[in-house]
Amino acid sequence: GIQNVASDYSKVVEPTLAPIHLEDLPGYTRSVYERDYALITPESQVYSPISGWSNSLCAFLITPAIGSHFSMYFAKMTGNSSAAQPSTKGVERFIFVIDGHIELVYEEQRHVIQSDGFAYLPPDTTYEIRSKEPSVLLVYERRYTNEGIVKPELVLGMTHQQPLLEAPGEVFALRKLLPTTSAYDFNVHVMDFQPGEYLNVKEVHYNQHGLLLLEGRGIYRLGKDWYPVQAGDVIWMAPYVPQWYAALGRTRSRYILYKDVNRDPL
Ligand code: UGY
Ligand code: MN
Repeated sequence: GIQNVASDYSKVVEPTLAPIHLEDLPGYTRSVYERDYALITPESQVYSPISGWSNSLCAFLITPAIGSHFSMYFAKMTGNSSAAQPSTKGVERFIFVIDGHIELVYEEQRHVIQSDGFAYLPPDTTYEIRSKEPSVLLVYERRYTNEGIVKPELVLGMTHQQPLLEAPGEVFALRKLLPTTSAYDFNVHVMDFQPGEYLNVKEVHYNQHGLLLLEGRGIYRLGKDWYPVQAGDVIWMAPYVPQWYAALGRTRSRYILYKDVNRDPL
C-alpha cells in the first residue's frame, strides 16, 4: 500500500514562483551555464519524447555534452507508460521516484516503488519499468567502470529508511542510497539542512555532482558566484568547482546528489 512519509517533494513538480510569477516574465531565467557548473531552473527545463519510452516526456539536465561522465534527467511518465532500457551496453541506472509510483519487474520479481523510493539497476540486465498513473522520476545513468570481480546488484530502498550517517565536522543530516562497497562506482547522497545550517567545508574535489534541490531554499556558491536556489533547481558541478550551500527560509532544505566514488581517480 501507499505509505505516508515525512518528506514532501511537491515543490519539484509544482515549483514555487517567487517572487510571484517572476519566472513567467518573458525571457527571464535564473539558469546559468558556465565552464565548470550550470544552474538549470524549472523554466529552462526542456521536455521531449525519447525513443523507447512510451507515454513519457524526458528533460535531459546533465549529459556528457556538458563535460560530465554521467547523465541526469527527469522522466515524466504520463500514464500507461513504460521506460526503455539504456540503449548502450554497460550502462547502469539509478532511479529516484519524485512523484507517483512505478512498477519494476526485475528477474521476474515485481516491485512497487513509491515516491521517496529508489532503485539501482546494474548494467546489462533486463527489466521493465511501468507507470499506470502519472509519475515523475529522476534518473542518473553512467557507463559502469569495473575495477574488480564483485558485480553490483539490484538495490531497492526508501530514502527515509536509510540510516543517518556521520559526516565528520558537518551539521547536515546525511543518507547514502547505495552501498559504499567498491562494486558501485557512484553513490547518491540525500542531505538535509535546517534553515541557517550550511556546509562547513568549502568543498573543492575531483568528484562530479548532479544535484536536485528537493525541498527548501538557500544560497549555493558555485565557483566565484552565489545563487539563490529553491526546490526544483538542478545544478551541475564539474570536478574542482568550489561549492558551498547555506539553507535559508523557514523549512528544511533537502537535496539529492550524484557523486562518483570508489574508484582510483588516477
Ligand atoms: O559529498 C559531497 O561532495 C557533498 N557534500 N557536496 C555538496 O554538497 N556539494
Ligand atoms: Mn561535493
